[in-house]
Amino acid sequence: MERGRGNAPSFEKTPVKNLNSFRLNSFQTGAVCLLFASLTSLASAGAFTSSAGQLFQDTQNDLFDNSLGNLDITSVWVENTATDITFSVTTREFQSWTKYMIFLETTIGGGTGTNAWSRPIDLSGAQIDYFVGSWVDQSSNNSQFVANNFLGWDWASATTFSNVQSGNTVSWTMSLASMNLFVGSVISFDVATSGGGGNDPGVDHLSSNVIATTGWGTPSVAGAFLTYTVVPGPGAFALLGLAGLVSRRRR
Ligand SMILES: [Ca+2]
Ligand SMILES: [Ca+2]
Repeated sequence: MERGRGNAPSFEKTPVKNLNSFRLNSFQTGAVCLLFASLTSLASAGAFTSSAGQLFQDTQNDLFDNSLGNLDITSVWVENTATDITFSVTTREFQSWTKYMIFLETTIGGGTGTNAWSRPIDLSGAQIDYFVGSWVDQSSNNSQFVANNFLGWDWASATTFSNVQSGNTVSWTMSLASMNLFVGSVISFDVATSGGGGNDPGVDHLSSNVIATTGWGTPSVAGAFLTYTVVPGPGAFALLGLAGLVSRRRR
């Protein structure tokens, strides 16, 4: 049922002769329009806040060793602005030796089932185009962004950037342009945590609610990748709200 529809009958019962008393003068009409425009603008801002990002939750204690709370992903928040996309990974605990990997499939077809760190990970059929590998035992230049092209992982063009750590949450921000993403682009992705050994698997995968590996020496298996759709940046919504305000003030 449409919101507010339940109020209609009582309004219809209002005697016609009384309607005159409800007519507003031009000043009141202007004030109401301004109030409505402001509320619409606020509503737009509120809608943006909730629609601009998306929370992906993972089961807790889904590791082969649940004492490794720093590897236990609890949630991942993804959001984008007009120019950038941010992935924020929260784990149950935090340790500076934790390694993080983000697997990104931005185009259908092409890509690879491997990862740029050559970790023993089965991506379950996903063909990824970009990879982020990161660590938190140094405060800057601690993240690598690598693209996959027809020759494989293009380390020659890889970039190094810095993550942002706050408590048990670590965030990475990349430009949309770096992955040829636009409003409406759909990204399939997964996030995994690991240790520093070159043959360490993904100990926890966001995509899987069950144990991803039975031990350090066993390849991990991802679940079905998650998806995120790039939304218009906050600037677009603010401009829409402003346009609405201007158009109403001109009446
Ligand atoms: Ca988990
Ligand atoms: Ca998991």
